[in-house]
Amino acid sequence: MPTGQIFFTGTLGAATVGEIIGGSGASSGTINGSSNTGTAFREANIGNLHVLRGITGGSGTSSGQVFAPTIGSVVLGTGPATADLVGGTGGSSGAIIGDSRLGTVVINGNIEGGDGENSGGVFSNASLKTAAVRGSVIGGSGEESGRIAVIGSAASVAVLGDIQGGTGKSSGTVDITRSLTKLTLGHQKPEVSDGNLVGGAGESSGKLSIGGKMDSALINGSIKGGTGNNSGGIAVTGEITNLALRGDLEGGSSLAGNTTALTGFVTAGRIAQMTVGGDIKVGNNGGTGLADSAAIRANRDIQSLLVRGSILGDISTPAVIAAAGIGAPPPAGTGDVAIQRLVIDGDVSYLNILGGYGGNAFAGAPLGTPTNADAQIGSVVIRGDILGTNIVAGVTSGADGRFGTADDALITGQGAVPDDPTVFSTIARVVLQAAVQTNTDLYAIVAQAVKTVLVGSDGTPLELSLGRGNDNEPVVAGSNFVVREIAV
Ligand SMILES: [Ca+2]
Ligand SMILES: [Ca+2]
Ligand SMILES: [Ca+2]
Repeated sequence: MPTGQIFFTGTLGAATVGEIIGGSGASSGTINGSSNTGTAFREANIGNLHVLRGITGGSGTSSGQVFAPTIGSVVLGTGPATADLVGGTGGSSGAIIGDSRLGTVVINGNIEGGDGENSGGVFSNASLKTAAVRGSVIGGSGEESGRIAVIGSAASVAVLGDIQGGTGKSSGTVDITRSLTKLTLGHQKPEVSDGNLVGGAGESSGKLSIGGKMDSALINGSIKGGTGNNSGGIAVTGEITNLALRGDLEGGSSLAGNTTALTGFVTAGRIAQMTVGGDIKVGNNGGTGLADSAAIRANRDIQSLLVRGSILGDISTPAVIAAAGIGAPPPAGTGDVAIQRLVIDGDVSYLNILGGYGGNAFAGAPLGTPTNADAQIGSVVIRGDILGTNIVAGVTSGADGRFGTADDALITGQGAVPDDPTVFSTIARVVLQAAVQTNTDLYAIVAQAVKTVLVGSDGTPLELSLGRGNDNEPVVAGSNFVVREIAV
């Protein structure tokens, strides 16, 4: 029999306990509601549990745990008195688990992962109503430590501090397998510097993963990639309806000997509305490679993306804004609109804006996977200076790896959907309001049709030929930045 355990059946209506501390024994220091649904017991539930000084896991498996099939609410600490949920070295130690339903969880402190796998966490195997964390969610060295995880949907997750990845794989994360209605990170007081989503050294650490749709998300700080692959970012399989990131999107860096991909990112099935209040900045390639460091990618489409600051890519690791322009139901227009509207208020250096590209970058495909030869880009407005930037719809760079040269070709081959011969890849409108800087290498606005390019504060239209596949000229003489329409 485990020591220090409250095991119950039926209902634990309302209870207040001082502190829950796990020990070395398995399931020591626990409040454990029976899952037995046989004739002798009813499936147990907890109404409202208040733990005044927090929950701490020990070295025993499942030590320091609150478990019940159904939980109404669990509150740690009180308003002024902080209390943490802390994982130990034991697996699943320091945890609150609602096996079939978890209502409201309030942690007036931090959720801190430990060395144990799944330690320091709030888990529901069905649904979660609300999780509110006054402090931070902090990953530990254990895999999936420091986590809010729901197999199902969640109505609201609010973390007033940071979500911070640790050294453990998938540590410091929020993981919802279905949909999340509302996410809040940080609070709006301008003097506060928290509210960040920060990747760690662990793969997939410091990450928000949503298997369905995310309706509304406000991040008051920044998203910062770590040194682990796939760290520091948001991955939504369905739609992001509205994401407001008030700070920066900062890519992570690769360490000596490492090739690192996807750090500091937002990826989604589609992005309806997204605002970046600060800058988008690529990290440092200190190793053997860096890809998708500061990347925004949608498999279907990006309807509207506004960047209030600047985009600061690197000549060898450009920042990425990409969408494939395919999906079910199909995107707008011809069914191939990849990026409908992109506005960047600041300067842009070394950015790839890619229509028709799906998936994420990897070693053999640093731009992602060329997917849709019919991709459409609506409007791209850059209010600051532009340098080293490609704007591409439905085109691959060819063997030379550069856009704007004679071997540029329509997307075809493995991973691509069939080309519709009646639809032509098109960039409708590019507005470059400040200086077009001179590139050392060639960069391009490239598609089968580029309709309108306006340059300078007075919006002087570049003289383009009517029709498709017939333009190849510099945006500004001598700039090494060209409009190129590929043959139709
Ligand atoms: Ca080329
Ligand atoms: Ca076509
Ligand atoms: Ca033309």
